[in-house]
Amino acid sequence: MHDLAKKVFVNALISKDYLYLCSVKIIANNDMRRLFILTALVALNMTVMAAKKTMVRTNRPVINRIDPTDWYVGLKNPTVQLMVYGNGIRDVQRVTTDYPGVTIDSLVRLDSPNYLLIYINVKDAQPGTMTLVFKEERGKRKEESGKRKVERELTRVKYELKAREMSGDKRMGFTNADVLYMLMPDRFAQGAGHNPQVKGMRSYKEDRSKPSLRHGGDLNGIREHLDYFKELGVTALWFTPVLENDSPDQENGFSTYHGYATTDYYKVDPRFGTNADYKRLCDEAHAKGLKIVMDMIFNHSGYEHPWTHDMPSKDWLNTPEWLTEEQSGRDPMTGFAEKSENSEKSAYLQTSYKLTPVLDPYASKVDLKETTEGWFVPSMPDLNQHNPHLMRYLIQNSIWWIETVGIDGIRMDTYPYAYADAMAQWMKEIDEEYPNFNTVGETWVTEPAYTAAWQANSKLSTLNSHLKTVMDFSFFDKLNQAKNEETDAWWNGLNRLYNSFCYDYLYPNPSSVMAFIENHDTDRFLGNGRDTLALKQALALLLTVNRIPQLYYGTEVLMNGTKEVTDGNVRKDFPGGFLGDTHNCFTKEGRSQAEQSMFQWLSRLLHWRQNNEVITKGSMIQFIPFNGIYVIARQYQGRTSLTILNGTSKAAKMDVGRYQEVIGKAGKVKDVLTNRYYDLSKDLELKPRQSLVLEF
Ligand SMILES: [Ca+2]
Repeated sequence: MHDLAKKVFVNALISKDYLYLCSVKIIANNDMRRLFILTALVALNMTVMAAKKTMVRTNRPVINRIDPTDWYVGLKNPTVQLMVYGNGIRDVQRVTTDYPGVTIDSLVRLDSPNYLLIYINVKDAQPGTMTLVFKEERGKRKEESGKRKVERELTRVKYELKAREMSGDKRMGFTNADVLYMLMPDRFAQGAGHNPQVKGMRSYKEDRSKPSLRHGGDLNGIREHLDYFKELGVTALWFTPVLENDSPDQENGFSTYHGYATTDYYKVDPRFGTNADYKRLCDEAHAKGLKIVMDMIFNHSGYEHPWTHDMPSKDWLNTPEWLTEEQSGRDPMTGFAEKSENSEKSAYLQTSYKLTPVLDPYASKVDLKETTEGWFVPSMPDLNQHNPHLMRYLIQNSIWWIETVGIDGIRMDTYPYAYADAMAQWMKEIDEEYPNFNTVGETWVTEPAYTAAWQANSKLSTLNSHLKTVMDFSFFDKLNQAKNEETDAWWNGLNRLYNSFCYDYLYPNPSSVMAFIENHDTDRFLGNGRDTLALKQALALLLTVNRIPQLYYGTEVLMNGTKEVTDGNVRKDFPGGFLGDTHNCFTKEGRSQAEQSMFQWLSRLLHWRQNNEVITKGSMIQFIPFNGIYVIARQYQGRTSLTILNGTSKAAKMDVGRYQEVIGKAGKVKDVLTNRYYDLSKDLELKPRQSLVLEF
């Protein structure tokens, strides 16, 4: 067949308006060609019409997949949405099941013919395998009982309803008794038997010399080092996302090793392992007393998700015209804007990355739209959480991972970029099903008044977010300024931290705010240096204040780096995690003296913090930095912990009389950080940038 005619034919098969479309194409061609194509078209039209008639009788839809892949009985919400994928599946007329206790509530047909949503109710069902029968109705037949539609089975599919491992209230989330250790699976460690080239994935390469390509770390690599986390003394692990990110490597050397461009919400990325590997990791972590926090993203998917190329409904994505309109300015080959992203021609809407409009009482519509509806990057389509079917899909997905692998918490990426009301509904449902579970939302604004408004039950917002844990970006921000400053009598240095904690009255629950000194999106605290004095001050503060602390992998062995050149510089491979590494920080013998010293220092502090009620339940009293020294006390049932930081590069004298209200009659007390003893009955001489954590 002539190439053009072939193309037209293919178009005809997939479009109701094929004659119109073909006519438009023909106008652009010369007379001879036109004649040939017109002739071909008439013939094709007849063929297609005939084929369509035949298809009505013989077409059996092929079901490609159903999300969720299986479900659980016994949840408080007994309804479940099944998203069925299959060519032409939308137009199936009826779906039935005779499984006891299951009713089919409704079928929802969206704009694309290739999805069908089935809402079922499993309230009275027992675990087992049900069969869904897809049927068409053909005319009517008169029977004694009246008119009845004649149905014909088109296809059937089995669907498993599973028993839950435990009820929702038994799922214990992370709390301020935990210390989270954040890591990137691609960069941490590679397990035995790793496959460097998984077949069936879009083009990619593992290359540890390239900062933005995959390096080949995986879930088994993490599992094989669980004892390392125990030795260090952290109690929970947060990995950057582990779900499939099947995007090809870009020509500019970028890949989706970071995991924030989901292409399958029900499957671990095969480069990281299988769903079974993830489950095994969670099980073995739990057996060792470690919790697992899963990173999720409701704001956007990855460009290669099937939803991008065949949107279930026209409003599945925000500002979808960039994908759908021919004149959108989008290069169909690369997926990026043909010219500048700000080109007047482009229908692409870039998020401003400015999160303030979401809470700003004076926000303009244009700013708010850019924040919540602009795409994070061109390769991450912005999901419309106001589409109730999409939101149901996402809510179910989070429940499915809790039930299936037993995660202990969720870290939600880019929280304010998604619609706040939809996210609140999600958190409300999770809280009703799992009242002791915990979720932390990324709320990247460095003002306490902003992050506080996102915490559950905040009086600062008219909408209850039901989000128990928010991230203290103010702490991160102030600490990273203070490290380069001298603590003066008024504002600089550790005064910034004092001033930040003052605003804890804004938080409904400061004990459930997560603090950190660095993460995968920031410079490492050490920058490109190795100033352990400043680092120790930061960590001593982080681990003793009224917060849930979060560490970033490698800090314990002095990993440093800044983002100036590439994010890869703050996401380097953990030494010893990969075959052939000569430098191995997993063992004492493999660490340098400086690394071992830091590891030992942090490990001691972390183990001391475990089950320490002075830290997790104690009151907090802070003193305005005086003579360059910042002092915070925690007190519980007659026990006191005193964090003392000299925020200057000079020796400083601490007037103990000033701190009498928390020191009381204490005399010789132990410094947790060094196991040395100090006498609090007389003034303390502090070395430059010295840190003490005294307990008595
Ligand atoms: Ca958004």
